[in-house]
Amino acid sequence: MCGIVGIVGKSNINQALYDALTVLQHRGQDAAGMVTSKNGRLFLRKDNGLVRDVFRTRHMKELVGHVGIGHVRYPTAGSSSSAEAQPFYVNSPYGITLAHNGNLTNVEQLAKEIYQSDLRHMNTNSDSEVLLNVFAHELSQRGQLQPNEEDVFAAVSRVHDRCRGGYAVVAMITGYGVLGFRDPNGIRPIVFGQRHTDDGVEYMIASESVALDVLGFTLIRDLAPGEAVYITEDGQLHTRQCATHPKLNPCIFEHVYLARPDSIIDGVSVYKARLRMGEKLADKILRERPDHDIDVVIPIPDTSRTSALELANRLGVKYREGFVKNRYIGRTFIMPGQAERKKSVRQKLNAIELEFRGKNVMLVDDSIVRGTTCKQIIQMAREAGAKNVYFCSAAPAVRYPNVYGIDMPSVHELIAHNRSTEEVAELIGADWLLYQDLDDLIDSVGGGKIKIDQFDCAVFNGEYVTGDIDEHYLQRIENERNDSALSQQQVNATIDLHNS
Ligand code: PIN
Repeated sequence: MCGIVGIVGKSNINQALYDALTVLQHRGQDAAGMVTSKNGRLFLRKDNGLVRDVFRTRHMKELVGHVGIGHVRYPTAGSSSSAEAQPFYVNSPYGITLAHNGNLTNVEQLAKEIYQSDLRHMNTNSDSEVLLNVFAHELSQRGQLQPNEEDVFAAVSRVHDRCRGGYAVVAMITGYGVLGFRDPNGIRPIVFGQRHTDDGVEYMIASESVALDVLGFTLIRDLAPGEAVYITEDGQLHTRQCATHPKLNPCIFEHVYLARPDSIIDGVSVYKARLRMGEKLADKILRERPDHDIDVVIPIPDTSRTSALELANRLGVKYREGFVKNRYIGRTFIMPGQAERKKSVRQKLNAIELEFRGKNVMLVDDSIVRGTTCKQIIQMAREAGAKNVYFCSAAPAVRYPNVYGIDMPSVHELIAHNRSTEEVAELIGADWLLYQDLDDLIDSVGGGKIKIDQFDCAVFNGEYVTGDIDEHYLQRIENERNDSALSQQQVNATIDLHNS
């Protein structure tokens, strides 16, 4: 998972890009990058680290121009070097830079074509570089000295023909404009909006609407699946459907925990979806244990708060903040000769004992992935004196890998893979474990006014909406994830704040 942004402004937009990236920082804390353009020159800065660490004053001074794109990266298997920070750049044609969120599932095939037929060089294993080269090749095939929107949209159509998977993309064609497009299944989110200034209208494309909100842009709409938006440097906005059979199959996990609650994706408020997840969980509790003895509902901060609040309301049980999160957790310094040292959950979360002592507590989390942190949290609740510790997950059991850009561990690390709810409950040490039913999750997200064809729910049901995922592919990503898990252990210990 990553965050992307593109802006066509009326004056220098480096600060706006920076601010938008900080708003999207929850989508990736591993690396950040930004490219701007002025008078046909582009200025690029990217590196590993948080937005606030990657961009110093000296970099910002050089990032001049009124158009640009930016990216924050979430670490994915095999893409942690700074060479793979985005945006990527190719000089021909025109000088194109590109950043994306998602994952291509036919990347091996494409890489071969790029080398053997398109005669282009790739310097990394990143599928963003693959996407960029496919787009650049298709745009150059148009043979224009100066590309117009027809050329740009024709190249996007060819990208859709050649690329498989989930992708939301921003690209800048130096000296011409900024482009955004979304895969034909609309798996990953992307929106665009505008703001009025004294000098005219400015446009922004972003992963989530919250980036528009915070910067004073109003949402125009989500890009439709397969659609592209192209804004020329002088502020002309063009949109075009570039796919032949688009269908809206957005990733439901965005609503579970990837997106910020104050975002609206495909017309659905993430916050409201999470409230409804809480209601559905409460209804399930009342169905399964009408005479439950829950004394208090306690969220595991932060994402689950919204669902936990509504769950408690619906049950008529107290909602209490029993865990406090350290917002300023520091780095883990690896000293020479020191073995791997992981930050324990204990350093990130602390229990307020008086909310636990002698009580039957219902802990709520957004999801259970590896089950490692929730096991420790349940242990903390017991140490704080809880009588019984119940646990519920606002999402169904995560049992299958994600192939559209969410970094999930190897299948064997997923605690619910090939296990029943009872078995998971025992492993994490819960007296009672309750998962959201998939139909209820779908109703929570799609149950509003907006009609969505079908969600990508593959991590829960193993059904991949692109229809091209076979055993061979799954085995390949399994090997990659295993390898990367191993090398990760050998190299160092990282703090995975998002998995805490
Ligand atoms: C919470 C994100 N959420 C917490 C991510 C833990 C699974 N984990 C998925 C729960 S927040 S585990 O957004 O950072 O607040 O199952 O792997 O132990």
